[in-house]
Amino acid sequence: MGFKFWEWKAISYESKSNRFLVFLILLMFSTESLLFAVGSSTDVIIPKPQKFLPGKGKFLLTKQTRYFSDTALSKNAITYLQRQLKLNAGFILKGGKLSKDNTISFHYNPKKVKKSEAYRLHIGKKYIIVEAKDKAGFFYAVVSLMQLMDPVIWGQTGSSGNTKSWSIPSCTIEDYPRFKWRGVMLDSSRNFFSTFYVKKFIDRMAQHKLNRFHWHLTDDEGWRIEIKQYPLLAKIGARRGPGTKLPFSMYPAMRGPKNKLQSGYYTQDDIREIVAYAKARSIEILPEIDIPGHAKAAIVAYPKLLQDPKDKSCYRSVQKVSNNTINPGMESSYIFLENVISEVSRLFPFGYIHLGGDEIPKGAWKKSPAVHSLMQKKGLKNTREVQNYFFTRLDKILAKHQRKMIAWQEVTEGKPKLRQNDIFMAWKSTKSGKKLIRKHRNVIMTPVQYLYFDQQYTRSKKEPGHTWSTPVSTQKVYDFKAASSSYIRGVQACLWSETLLNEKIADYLAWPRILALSEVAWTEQKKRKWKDFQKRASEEGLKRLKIQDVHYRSVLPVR
Ligand code: TNX
Repeated sequence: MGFKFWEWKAISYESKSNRFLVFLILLMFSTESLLFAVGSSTDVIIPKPQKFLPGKGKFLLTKQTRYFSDTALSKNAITYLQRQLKLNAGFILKGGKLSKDNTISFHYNPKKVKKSEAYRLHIGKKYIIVEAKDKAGFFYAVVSLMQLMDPVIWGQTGSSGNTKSWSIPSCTIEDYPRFKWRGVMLDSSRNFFSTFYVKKFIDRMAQHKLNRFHWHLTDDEGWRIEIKQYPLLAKIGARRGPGTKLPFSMYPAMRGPKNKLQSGYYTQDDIREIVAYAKARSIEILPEIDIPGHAKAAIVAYPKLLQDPKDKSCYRSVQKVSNNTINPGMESSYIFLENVISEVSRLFPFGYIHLGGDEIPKGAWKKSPAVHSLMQKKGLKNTREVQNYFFTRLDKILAKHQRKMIAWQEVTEGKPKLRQNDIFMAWKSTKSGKKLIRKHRNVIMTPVQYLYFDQQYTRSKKEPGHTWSTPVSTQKVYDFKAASSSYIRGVQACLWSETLLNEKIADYLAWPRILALSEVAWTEQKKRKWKDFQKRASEEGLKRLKIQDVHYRSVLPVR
């Protein structure tokens, strides 16, 4: 197994160095166990790189170290490194000439690094070379570089800011992601999270090479995004509890105080700031406007636009919220939604918008004259066909705004005429995801049994989190095997927030499970081993989180 290293061209970097050659010859005749021993001292990176060749000696990063770059694509990466060094070393990494002495150099090299988001990182004793062909590649090289440094480098407050020299073990890494979509969803509706927390959340995702932040911005319990044309969405729809129009019986939050006002929304300025923050860390934000179900907050803000006044239907969602579904028989619903989509697409540059589509309650629309007349006019036979009509029409609206659709898997039921490039999130099971693949649909795997981080780690009254599905231990996350198919765009964890009463609980449920997710998303299946991950995660992985005051679960629970 060790000899695979010989097929690897990265060796060329220091081929002139005799010492390195001697080292390679030694390696060639060494046993696998020696190879492992050499590897293990530097085996600290999460997610595990695809190819890692340990070197000999160390690079010493000091105040005298300079960086050189021949491409603007490395700017975000350099800024990130500079920021962490300034905070934790107290000096600024300055630019300098291309030199083989005490320099970190960044090179645009699409010939050597062919895949998107890929990078090559060579750490020698005198210099470091980073090669990539895009911003993400450079950024991830720097993330790996920093993971090879003392975990103190990840500090966010500057309180330990005076480590003057940093030794980084020599090695060569050639790395690329397994999946293009490596996501985490945060639900800001059920419980609101400050922009400060959202940024921290995004930052920690980036530190583990995750690249899609799915932001669940609207639901029954709160509309969290300012829409200029509909100010009541924030004024009314973002407040619940005593004295508001959203006084749910089960909520403000499960197991939370029921007499407390819960409010909060993101202004358009907040959103622009967060989008830029994410972009600088190679993360795209997928906004979700959950419709037509899960829309109680919007409905109480604009009942006349979104509900048929003559509708006599009376229904409850699975979460027991009554009459929470936008009416698809009324033109005003489409005008409203198009206006919302138009503002959302101006705020979020990402090419996709998530339109929800999950859990439309049985009985919705049954007694709505507006829906009946739509059915007659369009020849729709049942609720499923009404749902399909609704999403086909919204897909066209998205197209008008140069956006593709992402939605929960329910939207594919029946025969909706949606664009081939749309993507569906399979949350019910891995099996249901595979079924979508057979229907030639693009899929992101988010199965509740493995990737719902709002579920308890283990079944216990002392553990926070939901209990409606199976517990999701860190090992279970790690064991998730996504089928291989070109229709699988990637994997994503979901952090729904009904039980996330505060940031500490959110952190606890997210970490260390996100560490495991990052490796599922990034590292080739055959290169992953639980025992090996467990060691890295419980040592360096948690240290990096601790230094950032993440309230993680300290024991990596196994099954
Ligand atoms: C199901 S999965 C939901 C959410 C809940 C979650 C709780 C999906 C698309 N819908 O509305 O928050 O379960 O685990």
